[in-house]
Amino acid sequence: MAEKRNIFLIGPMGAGKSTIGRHLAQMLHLEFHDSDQEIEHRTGADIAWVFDVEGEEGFRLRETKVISDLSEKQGIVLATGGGSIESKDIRNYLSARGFVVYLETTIDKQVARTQRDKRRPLLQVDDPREVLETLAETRNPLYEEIADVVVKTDDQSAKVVANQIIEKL
Ligand code: SKM
Repeated sequence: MAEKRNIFLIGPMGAGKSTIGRHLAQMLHLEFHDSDQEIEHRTGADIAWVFDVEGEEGFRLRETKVISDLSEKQGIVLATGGGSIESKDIRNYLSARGFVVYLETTIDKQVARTQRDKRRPLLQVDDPREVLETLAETRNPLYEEIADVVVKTDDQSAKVVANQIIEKL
């Protein structure tokens, strides 16, 4: 990890990226950032608003800019939006500028963890499980493509997962 000074957490909605990222940053004395939160901060509105007003396309433009900017920092832990890796530019930024950790989880866990979450407009549908399964088909190979390591998050506490990541750095 000598030359790779950032840690980027990738993975689907409900993998625990934000919670685990906060623990990891605290344990390693690094700054913590979350791309969804940063988008909300810069926009002055929540993600649901961005999707409503600017559409998913507008959201993705904001996401690319935010991840481009944050990944240029040094010594941060960044929790990335679940769909961010669909952008080739973002995949390039992440693999070039840090150590990429793919947090893998089951669809059951994702469903349980993402219920009623307003930061996830893609899941405001009758059958979120179906959406998560469809997204996984396209996205899982992309997470795997840029991951330096893969860590499972289903049965472990956020602290335990953070420790497992530290062992792999
Ligand atoms: O970035 C947010 C947004 O709700 C879109 C998303 C996705 O495409 O999986 C995940 C969330 O982190």
